[in-house]
Amino acid sequence: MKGWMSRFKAVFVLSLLALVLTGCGEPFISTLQPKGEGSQMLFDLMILSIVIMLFVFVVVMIIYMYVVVKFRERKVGKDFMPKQVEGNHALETLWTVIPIILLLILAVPTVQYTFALADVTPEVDEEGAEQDAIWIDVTGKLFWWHFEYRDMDISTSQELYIPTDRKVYLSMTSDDVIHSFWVPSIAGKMDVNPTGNTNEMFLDASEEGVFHGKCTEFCGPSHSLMDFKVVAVSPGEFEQWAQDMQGVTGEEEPESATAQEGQQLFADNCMSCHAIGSNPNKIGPNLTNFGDRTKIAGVIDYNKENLVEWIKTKGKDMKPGNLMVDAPYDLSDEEISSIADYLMSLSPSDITPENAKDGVYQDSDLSSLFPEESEEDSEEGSEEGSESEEGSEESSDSEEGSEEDSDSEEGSEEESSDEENSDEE
Ligand code: HEC
Ligand SMILES: [Cu+2]
Repeated sequence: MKGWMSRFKAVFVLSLLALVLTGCGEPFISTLQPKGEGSQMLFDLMILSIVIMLFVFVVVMIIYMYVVVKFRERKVGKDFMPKQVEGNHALETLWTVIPIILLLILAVPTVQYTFALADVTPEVDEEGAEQDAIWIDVTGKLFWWHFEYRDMDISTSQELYIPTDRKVYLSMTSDDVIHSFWVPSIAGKMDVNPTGNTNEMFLDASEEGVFHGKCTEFCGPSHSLMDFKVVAVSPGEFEQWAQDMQGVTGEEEPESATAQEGQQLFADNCMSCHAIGSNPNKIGPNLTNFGDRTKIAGVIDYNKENLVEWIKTKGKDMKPGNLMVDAPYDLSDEEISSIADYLMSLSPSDITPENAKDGVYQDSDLSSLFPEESEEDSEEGSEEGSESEEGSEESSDSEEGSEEDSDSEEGSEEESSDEENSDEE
């Protein structure tokens, strides 16, 4: 009876563990469900090493069980002396060579992939011409991430939009301490350093989705709250998003009267640290498309109540140690409310994280987004993405906020018809 109980307990604990640990497997933040080239390579290496380890484990266990059974004391007697193999050349060679071979099988792809993951030379298309590479300057800050699209006149923070048909290249530094950029579902990790050296990596998402990112280098009291997102949308949607973002100056007049009031208050109290439009990297996050964020400050649920609370308390308890605490403003509740209205109205583009849900994969030509080179390219470059492939629909369940799932379906239908003629100029 006792044995039965303890066996039951063991099974119970194991099932509980299995249940709890499945929480680590959310597809938008799991290395075990790779959705990008980089994470796929790392996943392949994991599988390879697990297979090798399992092979060794199984072989050793089989030999072990065989010996235990075959040479039991009851069978061979107390005084049995096994055959002595010390100095046996064949055996010594065998158990030296096998591990060497196994290590080589592990080492070759590992080294190969290490170089492949560090390769940031531009991709070429079928004709061998270099694609316009999207380079993004990434800056790690206490406790948020800033993104500038090089040559494209776009700045944004916290949520990084990328197209699904190509790699984007990141050039990465830090403004304060060492942070580490990690989007488990689509890429490996990369440290960002404040010492002047720049690290480079590529990022690529094979399907649409809102992928969650984490800072993985301990950087201060709110290190564990330094979350960000990568929003992977179809190339057509990315192109539209980028065009919409390029136009923003921060002077656009919001619709409602309170938001207009908020705009003025924001300019007076917040602009010293925050920017709207493609302004240079500031002390605080760029808020150009704050209205489309999935979270406030990377981790806080996005709603007006929380936003008001954030502005009122300067994030003191919501994100301890954050650098907005020193902001000198002193505002009334009404003033804060109208600032919140203004910030939530900032949505220059119809392309939002909602669009990352429709999972349609297609190629397109993004040359019109690069002002300098676009002139000659755009003439002959206007054949639109002909191939299109069904991305996996299931992934749509995985995103943040799918509970409040709205009718994004029709919205995206319209958008994709816009894409057809979006690069006439
Ligand atoms: C002293 C500089 C400073 C001032 C002034 C300042 N902020 Fe901030 N703000 C920051 C910093 C730094 C962060 C990033 C905090 C973090 O996430 O760690 C931030 C974050 C935010 C966020 C979250 C941004 C995001 O991308 O999710 C909002 C919203 C915000 N501030 C609103 C305001 C408003 C409104 C004002 C004016 C009433 C203001 N801030 C004034 C520095 C400042
Ligand atoms: Cu960090």
